[in-house]
Amino acid sequence: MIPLDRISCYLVELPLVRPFETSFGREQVRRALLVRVSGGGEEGWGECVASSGPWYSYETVDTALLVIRDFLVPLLSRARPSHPNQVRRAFAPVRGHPMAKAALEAAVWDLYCRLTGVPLAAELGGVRDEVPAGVSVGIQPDLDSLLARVEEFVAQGYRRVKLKIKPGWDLEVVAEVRERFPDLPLWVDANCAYRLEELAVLAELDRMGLGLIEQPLWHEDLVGHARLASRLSTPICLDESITSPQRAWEALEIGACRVINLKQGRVGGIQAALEIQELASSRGVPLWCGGMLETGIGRALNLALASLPGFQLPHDISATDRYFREDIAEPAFELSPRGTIPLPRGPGLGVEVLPERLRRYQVAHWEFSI
Ligand code: NPQ
Ligand code: MG
Repeated sequence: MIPLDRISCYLVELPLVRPFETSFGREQVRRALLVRVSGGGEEGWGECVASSGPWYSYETVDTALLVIRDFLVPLLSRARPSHPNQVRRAFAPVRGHPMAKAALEAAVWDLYCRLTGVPLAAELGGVRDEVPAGVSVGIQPDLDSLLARVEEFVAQGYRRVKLKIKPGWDLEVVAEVRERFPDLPLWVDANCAYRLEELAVLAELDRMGLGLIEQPLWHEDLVGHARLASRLSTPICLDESITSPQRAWEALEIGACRVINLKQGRVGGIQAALEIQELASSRGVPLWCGGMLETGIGRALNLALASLPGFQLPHDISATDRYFREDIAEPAFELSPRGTIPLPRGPGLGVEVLPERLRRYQVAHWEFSI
């Protein structure tokens, strides 16, 4: 049995170095829920990827806290798992709320790995000690600002750039970036902002040498994505639509996407992500790891996942300074001269939460006994 003594949640607010804007909104601060599980003289950390409002998905920091407190902590307490891969089954009675489940499950994985002295990447079967880093560039006030941002990231050595698009911030913008950076691996992400009726715009994007088009249509619209995919030669990659291994299977089965952006938080945790990894590998579907403006805790977890076989494309895992001036955990992640982020080597996530930083950025704190 994994020793589980106490569960704590911390709500932190980390200022972003620059506002981050997508088709669904603009954030200046990363409001994040952190989960700590203590037991056997160690502690494990998990980060909930939900944000302050129900825009990217229906979950928020507050719904996640409620579900963790009232339902997941009691389920975990009764399950008494001997390995973190049993946590997913313990949480199965709760419908939905994948981000809440993932946060608590992640803390148990970290605790387990620290108690056994094994890096999380090794426990999961990672095959790399560094992963290729891409960068996601938000919607900017004007084209010149966008070109300046892209220039800066290219100069830093990121291996590919993903532009956030929406109706009215698409064709001209992408054409301009493509013209200025003809050889740059370039992707776009619409965060659900188009309808199938806007096929004309998407067909234009199809001619711009993009590596993929991420989540062009409504998150529930798998069939629409399959129809669109048959009209485009650029691969469609799904993000918001893939909320579970079941949904991943359905999407691949009907040809709604050829690539999957895998975010463990969005699909219900590490164990669910491993199921999708197996499914994708068996079908030769390339995976890459998406990002949710994670602190060092979530970023370290993403690195461990991205080190697995099947993760073949550059990730939305950037250096810490892409988002934050100062993080709650150390060490900060830096971009190597090869355009990669090296994995930390220590047990578990391989990062340490600094109590003084946690105090500085926390806005609320809860303790649950188990
Ligand atoms: C995506 N992220 O791939 C997401 C979406 C996203 C790095 O492009 C606050 C918290 C704001 C999480 C904005 C990237 C967010 C967020 C966008 C996630 O679609
Ligand atoms: Mg996305």
